Amino acid sequence: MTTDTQHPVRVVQLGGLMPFVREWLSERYAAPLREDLGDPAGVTVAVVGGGARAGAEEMDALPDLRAIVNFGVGYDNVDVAEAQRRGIVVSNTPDVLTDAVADLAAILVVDVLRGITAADRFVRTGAWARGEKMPLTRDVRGAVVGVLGLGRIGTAAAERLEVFGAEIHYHSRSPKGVAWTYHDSPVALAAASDVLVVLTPGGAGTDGLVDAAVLDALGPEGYLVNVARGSVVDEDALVAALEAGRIAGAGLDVFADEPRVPAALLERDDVVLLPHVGSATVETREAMGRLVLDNVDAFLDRGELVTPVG
Ligand code: 8YV
Repeated sequence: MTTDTQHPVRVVQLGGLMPFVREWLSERYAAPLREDLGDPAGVTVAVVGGGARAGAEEMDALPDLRAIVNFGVGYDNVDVAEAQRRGIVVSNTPDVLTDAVADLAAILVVDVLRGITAADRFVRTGAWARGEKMPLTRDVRGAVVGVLGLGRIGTAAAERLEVFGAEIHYHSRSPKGVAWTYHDSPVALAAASDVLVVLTPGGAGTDGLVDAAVLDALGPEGYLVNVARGSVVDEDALVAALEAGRIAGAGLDVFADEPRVPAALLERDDVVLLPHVGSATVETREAMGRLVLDNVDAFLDRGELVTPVG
């Protein structure tokens, strides 16, 4: 670690970063991990990812901090209000992961309707060989897919599902200039949907947005897909709704307390469970890593971020 005055440490890694990003940060900026940082004086940029926290405590420990660069489009792990109060700017990694996450959202919709992973289990466990019959599934064509949160990723997911012949409905804070059907509340959207796809940001504004009332509106033939944040869905209400047959099933890439998945979900055949892999492709993660470096470079060179939030 370089702490002499000629090469003072200006960038620190707060945690949650993939090994290749950590290597890039070490090579380019000699950026140590937080726990290896000696004197924090002169550290102006903190890089964080994977849901690791950047809150008041982390900011207190870095008195010269001026920028927080987040590896991820979602930045509910960063206390942006606290950062703003301290004059610290924050960036995320939008756009470069839109296609990968939208792909995964559409794939989960297809999976819950067509039972792809359940069918895979059916073969592997020998049910097919024993002469059992796989239950019939549901068409994507004609299904109403309700997108909760029609931002960049929600729009891209809707476009993919339209190609499959799904009918797109949505709810956002206000109607967008699109031809899809708008609903003015999550409950109204769920009531109209065969599959409700959660694509809102996380954070306080959406905490528990998909609650028991939304799940009841989705109904016993309806499926929930969540590729946004676990916090958006009341997980206890989801488990209760599945157990009571008040919804038909779910496809989940995100959970309230990752990597903990409620035991009740692990046992169910009507849920698809993924380990938060929406953006987890080589190409997309590299693009996210490059955007992180672009933000750090831009901040160190001219005090600006390429993709600031807020
Ligand atoms: C990543 C994500 O899993 O971008 C996001 O908001 O949830 C994912 O791309 C994560 O942020 C990687 O650190």
